[in-house]
Amino acid sequence: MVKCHFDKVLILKKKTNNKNEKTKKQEICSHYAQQGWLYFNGSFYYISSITKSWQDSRDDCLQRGAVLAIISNTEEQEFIRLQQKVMWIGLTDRETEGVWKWVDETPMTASFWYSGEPNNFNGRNEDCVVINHNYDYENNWNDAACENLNFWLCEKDM
Ligand code: 2F8
Ligand code: CA
Repeated sequence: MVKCHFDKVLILKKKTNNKNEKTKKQEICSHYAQQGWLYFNGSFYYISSITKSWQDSRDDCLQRGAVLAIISNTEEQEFIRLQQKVMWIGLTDRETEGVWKWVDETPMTASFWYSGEPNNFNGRNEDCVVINHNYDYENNWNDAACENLNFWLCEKDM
C-alpha cells in the first residue's frame, strides 16, 4: 500500500482517532496516490498532463470531484511552486475586472503575483491566473487570457 506522509497536525489528530479512522484515511490516501494525486497538508493535488483553456480545466477538476486549486497560504504556494509547471489555478477576475475571486467564490486574500502582474498585458483581457515559469520566485502568479491552453492543477480536500 502507498503510504502518505501526513503533516504534524494530522499525526497529532490521528493519535486521538480510533484505528478504523486511521486505516480509512490511509486507504483514501493510498487510493489517490495510486492515481497520481499528490498529498499536501490535508489536500490532494492532480497535475494534468495535457493542456486546456481555463474553463475546460475547471470543468475537468469538477468531473474529478475536485476544484481548480485554491491557494490559501504561503506553505501551499511553496508546495505548488516546487512542482515547477506552468498551470492554471482557480483564480479569476472575469466577473468584475480587478476583483479577483477563487472558484469557490471566496475573495483573494493572500496573493503571490510575479513582479508587474496582474497587467492585462498589451491591453489584452487577462482574466485567469496561471503559475508562471519563474519558479525561483515565491511570487509567480500571472494573469493570462482564459482561452490560452495550459496545464492545470486540481485540488481536493481529504
Ligand atoms: O512579461 C510578462 C507577460 O509575459 C507574457 O506576455 C508576453 C504573458 N502572456 C501569456 O502568458 C500568454 C503575460 O501575461 C505576462 O504579463
Ligand atoms: Ca499578465
